[in-house]
Amino acid sequence: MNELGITLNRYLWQQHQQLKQPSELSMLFGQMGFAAKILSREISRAALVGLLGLVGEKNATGDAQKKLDVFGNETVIAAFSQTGLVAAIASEELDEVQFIDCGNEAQYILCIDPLDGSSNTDTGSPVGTIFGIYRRNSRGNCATEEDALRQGTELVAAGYVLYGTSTVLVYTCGNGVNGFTLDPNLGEFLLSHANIRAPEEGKVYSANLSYYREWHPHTQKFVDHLSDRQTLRYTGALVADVHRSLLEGGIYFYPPTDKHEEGKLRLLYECAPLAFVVEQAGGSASTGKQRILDIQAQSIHQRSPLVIGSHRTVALYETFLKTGSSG
Ligand code: P6P
Repeated sequence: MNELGITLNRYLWQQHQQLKQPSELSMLFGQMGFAAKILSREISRAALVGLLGLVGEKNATGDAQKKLDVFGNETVIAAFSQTGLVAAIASEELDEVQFIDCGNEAQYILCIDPLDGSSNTDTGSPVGTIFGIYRRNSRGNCATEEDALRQGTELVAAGYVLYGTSTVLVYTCGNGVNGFTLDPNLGEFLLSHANIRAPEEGKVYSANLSYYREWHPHTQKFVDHLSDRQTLRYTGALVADVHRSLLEGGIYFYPPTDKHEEGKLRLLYECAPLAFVVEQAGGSASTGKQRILDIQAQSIHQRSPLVIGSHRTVALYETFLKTGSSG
């Protein structure tokens, strides 16, 4: 009989058996897959059910909030709250940490960007979900905000979902990186990208060059050097640009700008989870000066500069930023 394909649930069970991965993580990833199926369905038919466009107020970090941002946030909170395993959730769409469960089983903290790149939703362009999972540190009955203010090296799991020409869930528990593609007719995520390894360097760089004049002069020299050798691709969705860099090699960077002197992207639920995934695949992620995973979060919506992707190209970015040349 032909191989039927390996479902996400079967793979999670195999990892539990072979790598002694906690069964709770298998449940949490299963729920991420459940939420991703719902989001994939609603994103693909948003124009037909009135889910496009903006809602009135801005979100916690001052960004305009799309209807799908709100829907995505509600969906992931509901999916993870069902497990009884999540004590608290830090979300881009919530001002504060949302405390979910004080039960003995609730030992996990979820940091999530429910809908990354939501400015793309009304034009059918790619969007994503980014998530990171920590174990609680606090000892009391219920979690505290400090349980969410963590250093990326403490992540026990992380991943993303790309809603593009296909829906792909990519995750790591610290034992490599694997990708699963949703078969919408089966309603199953099937293993499609086993043991992803990021090429040492690529042929594509990804950045919003409209901010070129605002960047550090050494970053401008890096771009000048790279643009003679590589092609620019920029989708407006971090997940899509990082996924391409992971599979084909390349680099994504979002340096400090006049408007965002600390960088635009958020440490807890964008930079750190993606850094964990990319490092597990042999790539790198830094601010240009410091490893992303070494940064201790001081606030829930803390921002950070980000350069992420192929190890050699990230190192070249860091050398240029330090010296103004390729070294
Ligand atoms: P800009 C989306 O808002 C996001 O957080 C990332 O997904 C994306 O790469 C970036 O911001 C786009 O920002 O300033 O280029 O529009």
